[in-house]
Amino acid sequence: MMVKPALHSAALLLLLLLSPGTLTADHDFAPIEVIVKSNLLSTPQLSFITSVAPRGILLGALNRLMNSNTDFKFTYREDPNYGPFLESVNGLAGSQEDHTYWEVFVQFPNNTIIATDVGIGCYIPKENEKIILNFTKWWRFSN
Ligand code: B12
Repeated sequence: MMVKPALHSAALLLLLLLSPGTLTADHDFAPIEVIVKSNLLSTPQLSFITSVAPRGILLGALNRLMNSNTDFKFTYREDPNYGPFLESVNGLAGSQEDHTYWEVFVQFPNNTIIATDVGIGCYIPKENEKIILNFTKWWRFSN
């Protein structure tokens, strides 16, 4: 008599595993915020909400944002060693000549802010993190 419910549960589990989208449903995606700002220019700070797949990379979340919101676009180039390098956001590109680039920060829910130690192709954002894309300069005190 105990076999029937067990079989039923196994069939249900199998069905769940085989149903397309069941294990990657949109509700598993975690919300994150993307802030676009510059400490060089007086452009207003922009804020966007997007989402990241379970253990998904920042690049995926930025692509999802670009595909769903016409006010956000970005480009990147492939570096042979470190992968995607964020080149431009909303048409504003970093420049070797001017020593400008897009710096990537993360603000955790406890408000601590750090520069990520990897690029957009490697960083895995967690729920409710704020990703800050800041247009800035390197060697900013000597150029
Ligand atoms: C100088 C430098 C920079 C400069 C490069 C500008 C320039 N033209 O010199 C600037 C300030 C722009 C920079 C930015 C960043 N960097 Co940097 N950078 C370095 C550093 C110290 C030396 C690179 C170098 O000159 N190599 C010698 C030249 C001859 O070789 P190259 O292949 O031509 O070098 C190029 C690449 O390294 C590229 N580059 C530099 N940083 C990064 C980061 C990423 C993710 C990518 C894809 C490419 C890239 O720019 C260099 C010049 O074109 C290395 C550490 C090291 N000691 O190697 C870190 C390093 C490569 N950077 C790193 C990081 C994390 C970043 C940032 C993501 C930091 C941030 N949170 O904003 C950003 C990139 C953001 C973005 N827009 O995508 C990490 C990469 C680790 C990883 N696995 O992803 C490293 C290894 C340092 C670390 N934290 O360990 N960086």
